[in-house]
This record gives sequence, structure tokens and C-alpha cells, in this order.
Amino acid sequence: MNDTVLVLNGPNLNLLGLRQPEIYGRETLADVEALCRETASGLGLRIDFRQSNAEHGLIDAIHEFRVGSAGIVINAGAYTHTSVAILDALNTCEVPVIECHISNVHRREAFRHQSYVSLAATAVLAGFGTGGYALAIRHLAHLRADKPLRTDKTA
Ligand code: CA2
Repeated sequence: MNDTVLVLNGPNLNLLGLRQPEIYGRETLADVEALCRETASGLGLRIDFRQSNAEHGLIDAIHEFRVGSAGIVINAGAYTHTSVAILDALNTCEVPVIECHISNVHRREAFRHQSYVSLAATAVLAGFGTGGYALAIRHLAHLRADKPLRTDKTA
């Protein structure tokens, strides 16, 4: 297992901080990336931070990190509520998957209450603002600490 966490962001999250601050706050995606890197550095983890507006871009990234990484933090944006293809990719993951939403999706429209990502997620965060990303990374570090590295060659 390596020490890199994939932080994966879906469609329109490149616009974070630029529109709808009443829902998503004023921090930009670059601010979120800095927060993730700062959080990870204190925990001995590395971050690969990505954003794609395309379903296949998200799926390709999941495939890259599905085995051997320290885990995946995913905010799949609106694909959360629609994408069986992303669910299928996440179901192939051998590493923990933390679903993270900036807003509390359960206080919003009914269509946001359904999440395909949740069906494959180890844990789900919603409504913590961008701080949820830091909480997700902390949880991955916690899971890692609970799972000692195997050093014997027989297993
Ligand atoms: O709360 C979240 O993090 C969401 O995943 C954000 C998605 C939304 O479709 C989900 O239901 C909940 C939307 C991401 C779009 O982000 C924007 C950011 C700024 C301005 C416009 C869109």
C-alpha cells in the first residue's frame, strides 16, 4: 500500500468559490487543494488532487488508484446522483472510498438525497463545507493506522 490519497472532484467543482457562495462557500478549488495537502502532510500522506467535468475522466482516475493507494476521497458532484458507471468503478476498489459533499445534500432537493456513490463508500460526509475534505483525509489516515503494514513475504 502506498501513501497517496486520490482526492477526486467532479463536474463544475472547478467553479467553486466563483458562483453560489451561499451554498458552497467562498473557497476555491485551489484553496481546497491547499487544505488537503496541508492536512495530508501532517499525517504522512501524499495527495493526488484532480478534477474532471467528464464521467470518463473520473472513472479513469478511480481505475488508477483502485488498488494500492491510501484511499480515495470523492466528490463526484452531480454524477453522485446519476452515475451507475462511477458506482461500478468504485465497486472495483480495494482501498477505502470516502464520499464527500460540501453542502448537506439531505437538506436540498429530493434528487440529491439519492447517491450511487454511497453504495460503494466506506464513509460519507456532507454539510461540513470544504472542511469535509480534511476530515475525510484524517479518516483515511486513521484507517491506515489501524491496518499495520505487512512486512512478511508469506502472506
Ligand atoms: O455539495 C456538494 O459537494 C455537491 O457534490 C456539489 C455538486 C452537487 O451537484 C451535489 O448535489 C452536491 C455541485 C458541484 C457544482 O459546484 C459548483 C460550485 C460553484 C458554483 C457552481 C457549481
